[in-house]
Amino acid sequence: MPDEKTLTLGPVKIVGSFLSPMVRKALAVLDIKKIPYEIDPIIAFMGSEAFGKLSPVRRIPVLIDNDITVSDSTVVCEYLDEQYPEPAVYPKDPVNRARARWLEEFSDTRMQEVFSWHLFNQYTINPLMWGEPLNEAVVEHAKTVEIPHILDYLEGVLPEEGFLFGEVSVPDIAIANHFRNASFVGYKADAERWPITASFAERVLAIESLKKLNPYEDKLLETQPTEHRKVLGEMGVPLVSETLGTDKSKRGFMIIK
Ligand SMILES: N[C@@H](CCC(=O)N[C@@H](CS)C(=O)NCC(=O)O)C(=O)O
Repeated sequence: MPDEKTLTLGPVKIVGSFLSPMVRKALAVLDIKKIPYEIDPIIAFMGSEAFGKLSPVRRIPVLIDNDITVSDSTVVCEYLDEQYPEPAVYPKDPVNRARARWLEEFSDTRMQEVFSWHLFNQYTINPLMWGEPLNEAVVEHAKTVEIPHILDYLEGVLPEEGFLFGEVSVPDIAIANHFRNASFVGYKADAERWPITASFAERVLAIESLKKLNPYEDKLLETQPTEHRKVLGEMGVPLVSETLGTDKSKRGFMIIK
């Protein structure tokens, strides 16, 4: 187990895999703000006992910056924006700030539940970690009922051009990241039915701070989780010296059905 000094000294550290939309949210913010970081690219379900101590909900991302260790991508991004204010990644005025918070929350809760648990995890985590076959009914319901309901809502609130609040901000990234994970398992929003949402997702996913992560995501998708750290190291990713990952899988506490 790494001692606390190893974890807290040096550049910002992020615990969590490039395959997580929540981790990529934090990584994009670090990149936009040009904050160097090291990463421990673990899947939450393969965290050690030490990981459980750092992240009592056993979720990623976790951020460690000198004296502070926090979980939850929103808390991480808000901390980064306050500690390293330029360039800002949230709008400043109270009305837009509230809208930004709501859209980020919508993405982190409802979109996460449907896109991650009912879609992406069905094809990836469930068979790989738990040996569970894909649940066709869950996936079908996600594709035909839950996702369309989400996209109908987004179609009315997303901008036809540009980003939500001028410069790219956290809710743009949070929302678009779910479409990237959906693409990993072959789902793409129908651009005829949801033209605004489909083009928004494409536009946000094309920003440099997200696009530069694509090669790592693509590589991880074809690599066994136990080899993730090794292949990323070979690709030149700055890794933390000691991992909080293990070879064993363990279910999280906060199960979303
Ligand atoms: N609200 C949290 C959600 C984090 C989350 O659900 N992360 C996933 C990976 S994308 C995870 O750690 N799942 C493991 C679990 O829920 O047990 C955040 O925004 O960070």
